[in-house]
Amino acid sequence: MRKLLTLCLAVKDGKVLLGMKKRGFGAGRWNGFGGKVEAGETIEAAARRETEEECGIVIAEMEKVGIHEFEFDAERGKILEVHVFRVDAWDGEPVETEEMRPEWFSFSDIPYGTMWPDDIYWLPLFLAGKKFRTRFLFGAEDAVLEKVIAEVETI
Ligand code: 6OG
Repeated sequence: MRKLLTLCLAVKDGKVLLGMKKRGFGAGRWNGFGGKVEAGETIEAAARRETEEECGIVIAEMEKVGIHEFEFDAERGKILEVHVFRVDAWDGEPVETEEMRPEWFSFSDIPYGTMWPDDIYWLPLFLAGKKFRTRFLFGAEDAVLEKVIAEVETI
């Protein structure tokens, strides 16, 4: 079984916009904005909808830069396919919502210690303007058991 999700990271002037997830899956961690793609919805539309719902900005320009496949040892066979977008232009200012508290982080000051443990392996590629495909297998306490990180030319 495969579940489609989105993850959107806005960048501006050497900073990236992350949100502290306040509830649900990944609560207590900084992450980009995004969520599940709904039935009948395109991946891009889901990325726009979730980003607006979670931090109030309306995406004007974005580019798909990566695809992750996440699997948990406790739930083998269920793959989270996460499509990652770099957001280059938007309308509005980020605001705190019930789900996320947004904050800008310098590329040189990313809070990897309070992020999903996969992020340290691919976010540097993202910040360097690369495209990537990854696979991660997570074990107890979300430890990374296996990983494949490939830089690609096109997504
Ligand atoms: P909701 O369940 O809130 O969407 N996501 C992950 N992000 C990272 N960096 N690592 C992971 O490792 C992730 N698993 C899921 C996708 C969940 C949001 O969290 C992202 C979505 O943006 C396992 O609707």
